[in-house]
Amino acid sequence: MTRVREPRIVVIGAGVAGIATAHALQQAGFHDFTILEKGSDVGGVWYWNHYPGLTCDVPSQIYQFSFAPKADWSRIWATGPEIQRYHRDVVEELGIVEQIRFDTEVASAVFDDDTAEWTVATAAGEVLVADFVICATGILHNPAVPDIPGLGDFTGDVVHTARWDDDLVTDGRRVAVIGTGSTGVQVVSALHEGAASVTHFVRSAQWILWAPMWLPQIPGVSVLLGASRTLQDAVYQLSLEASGILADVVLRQSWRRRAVQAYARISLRGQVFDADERAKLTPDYQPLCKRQVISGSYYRALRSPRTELVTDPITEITPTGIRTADGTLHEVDVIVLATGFRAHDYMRPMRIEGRGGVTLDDAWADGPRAYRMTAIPGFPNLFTVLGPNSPTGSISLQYSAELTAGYIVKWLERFAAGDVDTVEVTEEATAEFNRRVAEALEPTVWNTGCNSWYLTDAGTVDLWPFDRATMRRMLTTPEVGDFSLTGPGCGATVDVAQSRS
Ligand code: N01
Repeated sequence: MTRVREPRIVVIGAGVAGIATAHALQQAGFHDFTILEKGSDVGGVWYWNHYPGLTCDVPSQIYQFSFAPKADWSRIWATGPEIQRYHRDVVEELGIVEQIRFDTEVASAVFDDDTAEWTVATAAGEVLVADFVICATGILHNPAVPDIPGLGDFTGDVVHTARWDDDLVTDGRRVAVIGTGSTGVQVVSALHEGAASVTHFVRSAQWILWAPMWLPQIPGVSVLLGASRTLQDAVYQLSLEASGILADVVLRQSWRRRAVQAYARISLRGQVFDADERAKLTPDYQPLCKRQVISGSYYRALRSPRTELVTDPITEITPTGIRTADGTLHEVDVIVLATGFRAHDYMRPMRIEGRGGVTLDDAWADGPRAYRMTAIPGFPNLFTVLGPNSPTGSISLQYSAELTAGYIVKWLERFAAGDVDTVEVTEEATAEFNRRVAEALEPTVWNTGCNSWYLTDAGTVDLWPFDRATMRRMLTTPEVGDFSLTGPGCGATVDVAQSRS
């Protein structure tokens, strides 16, 4: 397609999704883009999270961009700081640092029906005008702070893991950790050696798969991979293929799912020998129902005489400690909130106003809802990367982000060719996609009766219930009939969806 104009693009967020988007734009020859990033560096969750023990529980050879394979990961499961450095290295290599504005929080994005432009305003009052807005704002961004009576009265230190204070001293102090997701398990494992005591408050037990997370990358692998990009690409592809097993076990009932679930039970029985403690640590739901926790050190940490497991519900926090339902006051110096995120607060708290002044808050009054993770009816020329229904529990997020960014680029090309001025997914296509999602979620393990951050307030599972091949099919070539388009190539304001029906 011959290009007659250059789209002005604002990307919000410089984490995994934002970097994947920038790379896709660059590859397609779109250079008029600005990335607005609230933090002071790239990396998204890897920038915001720097609590002790932070380790990625996805192997590094797959937890990376396809376009920027790293040969010399120091460990099979890399640490948070190494992953954060990787993201910095990638943006430097891509040469896009100049296009990222750090410490720039977006306050609002408003679509003008007459000019078909987006006006993006930052919290500092700066205004940018764009033809397209791409929200790469992440899923696990807004920390969930529990509403426990008395939390504000505690006289010691309180820290949420997603906003860790690097000056906080935990060594030699009595530390309470609330929460037993992937984060709580990692923090307890990391803090118990230096702290005077660690009391772990567990509301719902988790299944924890044992894995040797400390293993270095096999010697020689870095050298081999570093010597051949072809080999690196092959290893990446193989890892992607192999990771299909994860989608397979969570999406449908099979002997493979039962085998993984059996391994979860063995991981518990093989490491926790005290029957009472094991009973406390045995969840009342199926393994894999929540986001699976993986750790090779947590049960060992619990065996330490300095670590205490508390499963009695918390009733209040007093100035000196945490009281549980049995009346015990657990006196501590530090409270660590490993209580997770408001995972469905995509793009919040910014104000997003689409066609006819509809706000995202109104459009999503019943919960987040999009078409194929990326388009929202009522919001022309706005896309999300790793938006609602993203596969946080089954498929590589880098892969999903790259695929989605490539899909968005297809629409940008039509805009650049002067063919399309605005593109907006129809309500009908979005409803149909969500109907298919609901149907496909039925046999998934996420739907087997547990409370997890995958669930929205409405009780629906906000995940991708299809396999990778389906994702590829859905996000390779846009189905024009699912969109309302305006522009010269479509007649004055031809609604393609309507014109087909
Ligand atoms: O958060 P979570 P997370 N009183 O929501 C408990 C990713 N991640 O930060 O289950 C007492 O899983 C809550 O209890 P319950 C990964 O995708 C990845 O640990 O609601 N407890 C739960 O135990 C992960 O899934 C890596 O009963 C309260 C915990 O807090 C996601 O981040 C590493 C409570 C929250 O668990 C989120 O994990 C770390 C209360 N009032 C994280 N409120 C990698 O390695 C909440 N809880 C890639």
